[in-house]
Amino acid sequence: VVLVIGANGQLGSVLTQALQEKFGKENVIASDLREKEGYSGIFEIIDATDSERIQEIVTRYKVTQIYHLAAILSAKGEEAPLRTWDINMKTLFNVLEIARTNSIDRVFYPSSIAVFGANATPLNTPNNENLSPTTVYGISKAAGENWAQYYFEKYGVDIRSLRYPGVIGYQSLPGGGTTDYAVDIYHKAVQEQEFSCFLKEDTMLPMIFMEDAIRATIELMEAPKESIKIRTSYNLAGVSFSPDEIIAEIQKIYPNFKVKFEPDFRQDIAASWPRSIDDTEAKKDWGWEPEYTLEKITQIMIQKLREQYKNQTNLI
Ligand code: VAH
Repeated sequence: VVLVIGANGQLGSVLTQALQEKFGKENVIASDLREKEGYSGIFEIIDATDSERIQEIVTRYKVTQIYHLAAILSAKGEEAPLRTWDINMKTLFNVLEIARTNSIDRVFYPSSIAVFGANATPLNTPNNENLSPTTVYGISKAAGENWAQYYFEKYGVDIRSLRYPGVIGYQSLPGGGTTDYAVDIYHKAVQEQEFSCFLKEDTMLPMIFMEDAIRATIELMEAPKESIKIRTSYNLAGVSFSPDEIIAEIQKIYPNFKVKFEPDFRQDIAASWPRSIDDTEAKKDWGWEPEYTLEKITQIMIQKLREQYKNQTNLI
């Protein structure tokens, strides 16, 4: 039985569906701070800062795997640094301790390219690059990676982690990230509205299509234990592009699509992150291979969002 903490989030909501398809609805417990209306499956309210509540659910459903997808992201996290640190670390410690004391079979912990800073190799940043995060979110993820490795080495907790790039999907809205522009831009294009971009036009960032991110997560979690050589976190690469490049792709379909550039504080965060990521270790250790190019991502995003706006189906 799999417990997803943070099931209402940009990744969590899509990952939960993928896990239901894989394991059956009766074996996936979705959880978040609030019930998700219209959710089809088992849903429990969990505030992951409350370890007793997590323990209660783990016991009740005999949970064997935990996906910990709750966190305050990079941009939002800067509004209240110490609160971001408290929430991101407290929730992780709760999951680690429950995994240790309940002999949970395996745990997934998302990290991020946000663990890298301005002094990192900007192109093809290697997995063993020094971590010098510039946001509280990044600091919490760098610390979290080390705690994950510690619980593996000291207690044998089989916790696995990916450093996600910016995730682009049509199924859910991102919340509080620096890479969120790459989702919002498609929504504006499909509604034929002008887009205000909070990053400069040439700010290249590592990104990944939702389907690739979900497949990578499940492939990592399904890999034989002995093939996982990195217990802090694996670099994961999809495709890197700048606002200019995604705009050019969109304008192939919407020639009159207009963008105005209004960089804000998120430009400084993005400027401290790598331009592209080297994920050789993920390819070697558990056979990672991305599938979606920026061209394919753009075609699918526009096709799917057109359907959504036509049917006004609400986003999950
Ligand atoms: C953020 N989407 O922007 C998240 C992610 C790599 C970016 O961590 O904070």
